Amino acid sequence: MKYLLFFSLLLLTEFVNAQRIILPLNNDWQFTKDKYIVDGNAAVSWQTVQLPHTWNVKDIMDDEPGYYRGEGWYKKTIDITAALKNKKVLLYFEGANQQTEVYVNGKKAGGHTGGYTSFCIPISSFLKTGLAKNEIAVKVDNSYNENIPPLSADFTFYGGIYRNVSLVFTNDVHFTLADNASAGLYISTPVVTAKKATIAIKGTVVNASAEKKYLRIISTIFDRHNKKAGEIKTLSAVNPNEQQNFEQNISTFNAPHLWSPEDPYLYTVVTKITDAVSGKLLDEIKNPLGFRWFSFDADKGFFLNGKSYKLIGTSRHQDFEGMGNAVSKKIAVEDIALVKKMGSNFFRVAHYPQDPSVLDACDSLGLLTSVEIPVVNEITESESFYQNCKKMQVEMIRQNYNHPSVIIWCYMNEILLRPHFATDKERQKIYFSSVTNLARSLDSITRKEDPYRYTMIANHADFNRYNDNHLTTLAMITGWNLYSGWYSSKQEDFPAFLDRHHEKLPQQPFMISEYGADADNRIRSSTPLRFDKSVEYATQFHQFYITEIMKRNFVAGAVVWNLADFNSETRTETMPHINNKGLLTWNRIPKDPYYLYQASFLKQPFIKISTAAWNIRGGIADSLGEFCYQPVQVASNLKEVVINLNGKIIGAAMVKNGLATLNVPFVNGPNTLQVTGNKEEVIFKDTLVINFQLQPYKLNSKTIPFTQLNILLGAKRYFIDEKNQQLWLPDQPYHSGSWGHIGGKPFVIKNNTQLPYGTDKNIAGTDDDPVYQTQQVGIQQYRFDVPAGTYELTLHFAELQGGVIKMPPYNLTDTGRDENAVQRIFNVSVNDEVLLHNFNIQQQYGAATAIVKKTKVTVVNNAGITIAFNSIEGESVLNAIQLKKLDSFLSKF
Ligand code: GCB
Repeated sequence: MKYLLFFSLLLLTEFVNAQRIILPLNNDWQFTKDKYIVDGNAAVSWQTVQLPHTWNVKDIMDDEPGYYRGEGWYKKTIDITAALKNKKVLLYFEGANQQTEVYVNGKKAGGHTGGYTSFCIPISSFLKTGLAKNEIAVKVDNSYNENIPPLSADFTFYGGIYRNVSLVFTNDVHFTLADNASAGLYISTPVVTAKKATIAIKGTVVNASAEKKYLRIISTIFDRHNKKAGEIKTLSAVNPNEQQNFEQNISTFNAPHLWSPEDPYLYTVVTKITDAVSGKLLDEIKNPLGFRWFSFDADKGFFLNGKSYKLIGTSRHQDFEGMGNAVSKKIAVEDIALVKKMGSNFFRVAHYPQDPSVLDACDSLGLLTSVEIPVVNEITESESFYQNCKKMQVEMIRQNYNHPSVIIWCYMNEILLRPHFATDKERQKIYFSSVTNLARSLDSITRKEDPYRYTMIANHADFNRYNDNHLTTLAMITGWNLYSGWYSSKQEDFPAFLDRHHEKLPQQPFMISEYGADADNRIRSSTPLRFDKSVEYATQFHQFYITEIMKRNFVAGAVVWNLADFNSETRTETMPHINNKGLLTWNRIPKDPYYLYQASFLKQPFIKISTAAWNIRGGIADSLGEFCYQPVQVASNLKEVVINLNGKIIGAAMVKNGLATLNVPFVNGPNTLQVTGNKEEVIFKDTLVINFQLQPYKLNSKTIPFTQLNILLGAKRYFIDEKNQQLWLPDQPYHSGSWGHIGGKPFVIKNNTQLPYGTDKNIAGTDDDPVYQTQQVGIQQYRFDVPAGTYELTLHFAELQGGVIKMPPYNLTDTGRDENAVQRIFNVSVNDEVLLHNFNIQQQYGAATAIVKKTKVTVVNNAGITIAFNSIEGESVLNAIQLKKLDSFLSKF
C-alpha cells in the first residue's frame, strides 16, 4: 500500500509536464450498501474493495431467487499535488451498472445513465489543491428502471463499478473529452482499394484558457514497425473558452497494407496539438487505423477487400465464474483469443458494449465485429426510454468509431419476444408501432453518425411478427436468432427458415445472429435428446447447423450463442442460474463443440479427442467381464483417424463433417487413448487418459468385484460429479444377477414439449441438481443382486411436483405445463426392515429440495438387497440411488 502510494507520486512528478496524464484509480476503494449521505455523518460500515467490483458475486448463485438490485456507494480519497493544479481533471469510468452519480468533496459533479458505455466526469472545479484530501464518492444503482434498457433479458444485471476507473489530467488545450466519452477524434477511410486509400480525420479541440490560441494539429500515421507512413498538419485558431471542430483529409495514401482476419495489419494514428507560436506540445492521442472495404450481398453473402467470407464466430457475455461481471482486461482479451482460436473471423459483441479492451483485441487479432446497445425483449413507450436508447447508441458509436474491426452497429435484440398488451390487440398494434418508430430513429441516427458501417437488428424466429412490423427490412442487415431443434422441436426447421428468408426477402442480406444448444459439461449421453443438456446433443446440433450454414452462400454469417456459459440468475435447469450454451464452461474450459469448430474452421491440421472433459467414465462390462464398448468422438480436419488404446491400434474411422466416432473397448482403470491422423505424410496426434469404472455384468462377478454404483433414476444420461470424482449412470430395468428398478416410469412434466424427462426446477440444498431432477414415479422395488457383505446404501429424493413453478425464459409454447403439487405418502424398507415410515416429502421437506437417506445393509448368502416402496397415498418415487461395498478389502480374502 505504502509502496503504491510512493509509486503513484513518483509517476505524477515524472509526468507532470506531459500533455495528458492517465492514472489508474482502481485500488482500495471503500464500499457499502448502507445509505451514505455525502455531506452528512451517517454511521456507515465500509469494506475495502478493488475495482473492477460487483456486489452480486454470491447472491446470483444461491438458492434464493433474485439478487440485490439497489444502491451501492464507493468512496476514495485522492490528493492532487500542487504541480497538477493547472491541469483539467476528469474521472473516466469505463463502465458502472447502471445509474451513477459522482460526488467530489460532497458536491455532485455529474452522473451517467446506462451500464455498458463509458463516461467522463470533469471534476476540476470541485477539487481542493495543494496537499488537501479530496473525497470522491460514487453512488451506483442497479435497480429496475422502466426508462433504462435493458428491461429484461437472459443475463444478470450485476451492480457496481465493474470496469476500470482512471483520473485524467489535461492541459487547458486538449482534444475534447466531453463528447460522449469518445476519443474526441474520428478516423474513417472513405475510399479503400488495394492500391490506395483516403483518410478523413475529424475532431474537436478545446481551448479552456483565457487566451486565444493558435494551434497546429498534426496527425502522423505509423505503420506496424513504427515507421512514418503519412502525415497531415492543419492550423486552428481557437478563441478563449471555446472549442472548435477540425477536419483533416489525406486524399492519397498509396499501397495501404490491408486489414483482414488473416492479416490484421494495424497502423497507428498519432494526433498532436502543438502551440503554433511556441511549438509546445499540448495534447496527444493515439488511435488505431485499419484499411479494409466490405459489403453485404443478399445473394452472395459477405465480402471483405473484394474476397468472399462466411462470417463465423460467437457472442460473449462479460462475466466469469466467481467474479460476476467484474473481470479483468486480461480475461476479456483471453476470451477474444479463444474466439479467434476457434477458427472464427467474427465476433458479435452482444448484448451491450463491452470493456474497451475487447475491441482492441478484435482489431489486433483480426475479428470483424458487430456491436449493440442493450435494447432487449421489450421497450417502454416513454420519451425518457427513447432518449436513453438514443444516447446509448450515440455513445456506443462515438466511443468505438475508430476500431477497424467494427463493421456493424446493432440496436435491438428480439424486441418482439415479449410483446406487451397480449390481451388487447388494438393496444398491441400501437405498441408494435412504437417499437418500429424507435427502431427507425435508432437506425437513422446510426446512419448519420456513421455512414461507413452497416446497421442490424437481431430478431427471434417469429418471421411474420417482425416482417409485419418492418423489422426485417428496416436495418441494412437482418439478424436472426434461431434455435430450431432446441427451443422448438425440429432441427430441420433451421434450413427451412434460411430458405424462407431468402425467398421472401430476396433483397435483404442476413446473418444468423444467434444459434446454440445447452451443454452441461457434467452431463453425457449415448442416446442424446433435445433438452437433455448432454454435451453429445449439443455437439450433434452444432454439426448439423454448421453443415446447413456452409451450404448456403446467401447466409452472410452465423454467430454461436455463446462463447462461454454465463450467469442468468433467473434460470434454473441442470445448472441453476447458468445459461449452458457456451462452447466453453463459465471458467473457460472447452466443451466438445468448441473442438468441432476448430476442426471445421481452422486452416492448420487439427486433431483432438473431443470428449476430453468426459474423462471419468463408467459402464457395464460385456458378459465376458473384460471390457465395455463406448463411443469416443474425435474432432479433426484430417481425412481419417487411427485409434490406439493402451498401446495397441484398435481401429480407424473416416472423419465426416468435422467428427469421427470410434467405438472403444474400455477396460477397468486408466485407459490411454491416442488418436493419430496425417496430412502429406506428417503425423498429428492427441492423447487422453480416461479413468473407466467397469461395472460387473453380474454383481457377484469374481473378475470385477463390485465396489460402487451411483444411479440416476428416470434418466437416460450420465452425470459427472466433479467434486467427488465419481460418475452416475443411467438406470436400467432390473434383470436377474444385476441391478435396476422394478415398476414405475420416468418422471415427465405433463404438457411440456421441451424436456424429454425430469424437471428444470432448481433443487435446493445441492449443486448436483441433475442427481435430483429425474425420478422413477410409481416405483415398487429397487434391487441389487450383490454378494454377501456390508454395504452403504444411499437413497436420494426430491419432490418434483409443486413448489415454485416458473417457466424458463424461452419457453413460449408450454403454457399448460402441469407441475402442481401432488400428495404422496409411502414407506420404504430395505430387506424387510423399515427405513422410512409415512414418508411425505412435500410435507416434511417441501418441493424441489434434495433429501439424502443413508443406511448400512448387511447381506448374507445370496439374498442381495431389495428396497421396497409401499404406497399409502399417491405414487412412490425415487430420484437416485448409491450402493457402496464397505468391506471390499476384507472380502478379497
Ligand atoms: C436468445 C437471446 C439470448 C439468450 C439466448 C438463450 O435468443 O438473445 O439473450 O441468452 O436466446 O440462450 O436462450
